[in-house]
Amino acid sequence: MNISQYQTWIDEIVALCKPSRVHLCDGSEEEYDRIAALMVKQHTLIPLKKRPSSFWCHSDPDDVARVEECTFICSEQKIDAGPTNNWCAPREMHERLKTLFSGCMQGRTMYVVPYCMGPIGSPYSKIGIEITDSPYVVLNMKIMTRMGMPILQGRSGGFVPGVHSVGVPLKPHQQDVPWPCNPKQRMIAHFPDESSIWSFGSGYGGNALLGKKCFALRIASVLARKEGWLAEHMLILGITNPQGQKKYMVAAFPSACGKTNLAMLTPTLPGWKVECVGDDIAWLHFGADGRLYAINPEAGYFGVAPGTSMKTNPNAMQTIRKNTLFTNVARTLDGDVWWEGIGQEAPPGLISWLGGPWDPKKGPAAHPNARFTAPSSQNPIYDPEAENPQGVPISAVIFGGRRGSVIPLIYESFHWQHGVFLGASVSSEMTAAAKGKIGTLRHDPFAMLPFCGYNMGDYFAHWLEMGKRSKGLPRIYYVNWFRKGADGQYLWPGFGENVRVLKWIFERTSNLASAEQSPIGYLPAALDLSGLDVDLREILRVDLADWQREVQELTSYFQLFKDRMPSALLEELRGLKQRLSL
Ligand code: SAT
Ligand code: MN
Repeated sequence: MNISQYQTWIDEIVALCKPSRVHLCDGSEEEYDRIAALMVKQHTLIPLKKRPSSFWCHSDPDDVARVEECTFICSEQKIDAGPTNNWCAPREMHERLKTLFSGCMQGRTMYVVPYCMGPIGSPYSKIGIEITDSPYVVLNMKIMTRMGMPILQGRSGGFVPGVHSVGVPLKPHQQDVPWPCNPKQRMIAHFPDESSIWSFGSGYGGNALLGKKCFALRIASVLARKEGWLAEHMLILGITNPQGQKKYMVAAFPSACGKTNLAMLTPTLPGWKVECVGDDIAWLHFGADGRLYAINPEAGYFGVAPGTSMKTNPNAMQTIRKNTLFTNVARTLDGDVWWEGIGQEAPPGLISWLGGPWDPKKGPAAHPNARFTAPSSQNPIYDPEAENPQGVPISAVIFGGRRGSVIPLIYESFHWQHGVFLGASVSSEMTAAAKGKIGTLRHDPFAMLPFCGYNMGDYFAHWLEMGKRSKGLPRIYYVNWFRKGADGQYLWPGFGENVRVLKWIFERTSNLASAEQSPIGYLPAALDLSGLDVDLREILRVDLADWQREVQELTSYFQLFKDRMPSALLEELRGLKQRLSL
């Protein structure tokens, strides 16, 4: 195989990081098994007797989530990173990285991991190469992407280079630890002008699997703006009605707000079927017919384990029966996994995510951001079109967040521009997916706050611009499964029952379901609630005083973007304010 076009870059990184060995990954099953066996020997992985070819591991307690405070967008100008990203001048960051990476792989193997984001052969797929000194990253990348040297064969185009190190060089004969990391010197740097990524000090998913958030969202969002498409933090699902008609929808929710559960939903309404294209990231392009088409750049799920059960997500439970990596869940004595919300009592002798016997007084057995990594192809409802190189045609775009109050279960935007305003107005209570205070409400426009690789104001403008390009645009919706009543209880049962909301959206996009106009958008005139006991009026209620406060809050938030804030969205905000005061 001819890798000479990549060799110069690989040689440069070898010279900088000084690994003891270099391993070019072929992406084969044998290679995966060999690396896993090595990690078992080093006590990083523990094989799970109850799940074929599956392993348990736990991270350093200080390396359990994305670290947004150490994540940088290094555009030439600060203004192009925008007010929502950390910024550093590219030259200064390169200097810092040179110091950090100098000799950082001593005593370790450097793995070269070529990978393809998107179906092989799709005109929309893109190639990256991740260099890493973490075998854990290699195994995860094998599941999450199409990975291995063969994907470079016959390619002459560019690639996105990514360099990752756990940041813990080993002296000769120094004993390694099961989860090396360097929390004090963590740095995840993106260079949008060079399309390159450097990540130091963390072994955790979104910080270390560079194909995922770093490439498929931050770098890809920059490329998408340049090239006229969209890279989004969205699930992609197919939904078929009892008459056999099928549509596809995408939905953007912040991390750990139920994207995986919605993407794999088991409908409670008879005759409806949901199939899954992807659970986290969508790349959207206009097709020749003017419609928006989505591909899933990933090949696996890096899903939140706690709360996943046969009741909440049976398809995920089937998906993770074999060939799965479990990170920071609890482990049972008989070689299985356990977490809070798995649907069974904790068995005696449980080993917590910290690696010792679980003491319930000291916290949960599984870390709230514990994850499974499993191949998409194992999903019993993997959509037959999921690997279609052209993608699947999208009928609806759904935004949402975790909001205990104010936001109704579902509403529809008046038109594209208003829909873009809905995306820009997403706020959500924080979850364990990122370091930070859980439960605090924060603005998370388009669920892209931690993932937009450029100025968020320009990103809004790009969405508005995309709406001018086509006549076959999907309609835009906003959902909130998390609204609570006066008693503090959730008003909506969620999970499989969410199909009732999807049904309304499905029928709206066929002009079959009726709606009522409200100041915030169209609300369902009725929902199919057969067999369900919920207070529809309460869950759809638009409280004028609440919404006036929401408008005030948004007015001050939008000021953050100064002259990069598109006037069309300020116009939408004024329109909303006016409609609320009538
Ligand atoms: O960033 S991760 O991929 O680790 C998980 C998430 O936040 O969606
Ligand atoms: Mn995500």
